Amino acid sequence: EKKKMGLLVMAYGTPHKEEEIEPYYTHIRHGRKPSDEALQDLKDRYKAIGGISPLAKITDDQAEGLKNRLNEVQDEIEFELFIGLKHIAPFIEDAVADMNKAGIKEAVTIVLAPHYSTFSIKSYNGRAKEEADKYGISVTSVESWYDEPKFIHYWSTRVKDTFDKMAEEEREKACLIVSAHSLPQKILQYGDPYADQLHETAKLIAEEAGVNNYEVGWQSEGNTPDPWLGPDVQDLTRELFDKKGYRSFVYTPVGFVADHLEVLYDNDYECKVVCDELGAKYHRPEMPNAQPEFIDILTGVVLKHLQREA
Ligand code: FEC
Repeated sequence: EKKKMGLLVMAYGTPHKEEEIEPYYTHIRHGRKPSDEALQDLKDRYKAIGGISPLAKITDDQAEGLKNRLNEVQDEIEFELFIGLKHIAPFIEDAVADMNKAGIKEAVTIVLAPHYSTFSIKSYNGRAKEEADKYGISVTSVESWYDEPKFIHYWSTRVKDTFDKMAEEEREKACLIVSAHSLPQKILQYGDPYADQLHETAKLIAEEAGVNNYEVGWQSEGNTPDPWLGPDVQDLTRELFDKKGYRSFVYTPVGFVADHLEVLYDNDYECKVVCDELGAKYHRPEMPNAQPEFIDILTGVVLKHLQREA
């Protein structure tokens, strides 16, 4: 008899259609409605990537793939999948309520983002735990997997491939830019590990790929008056072009795991515009999405976590 365990996979969430953009944006802004301009600006960005984001389907595929693989590689636990989103239904709380209805008593949770921050992972895990406590479901949560060797390997092989394909003279003037979503700088005052974790991911990827020219940058920062973690990837690109003479840029937004607005727009459009303007080359190796290699990485992360907790 296999033990039954809930597998709560949490992710950011994305609007499924244009009408959902406003409530989604309002939720991201902690209940404050965006101005008409800000809303239109966001709608325009979704339009620019084809109307809606591919993220919803990718999240489902990643979660389903993880559940299937987990059930394939071991035979002590039967994992039952629940998907909980941060900013749109099914919300994290909905997923936990569903677990309760399904009679789940024990669950493991994982967020589809590698780096821990009080603003991101802590808030996902906190919401899951708070709701689970109401039902007496015991949960254990993966906190981060930014240095998981197979995850580093995923990116280092993509980076190495990209550099290998360059002609020698392009390679000499090429720079790897490793990035994650920016967060307000005030997180650092509370000893948040987010920035250090990104630096560690970057170092490990560069080392394994054998790339000496690499920099860490931040992207997609919010529209608020407080200072955000920098340098922003676009400013960084200009600075590296001017000051270090780089003429080719390889962007790896490793704080994300899927093709979505922040990558398809903020990298593939905004960073590309900067590169075009400068006359530099733009490269952006493929995101993990639901590739079997990535599903395998997540599977290992969950199993290792459960072994450590046992
Ligand atoms: O629909 C899509 O394809 C894109 C989904 C999406 C992902 C994502 C990931 C992260 N965010 C993080 C933090 C913030 C903070 C603010 C913020 C704002 C937005 C807006 C949209 C949006 N985020 Fe997001 N983010 C995605 C989408 N994010 C849309 C609102 C418009 C804009 O500013 O561009 C600022 C909130 C505020 O105003 O106070 C902070 C972090 C991640 C990566 C970790 C994770 O996936 O949870 C951190 C995907």
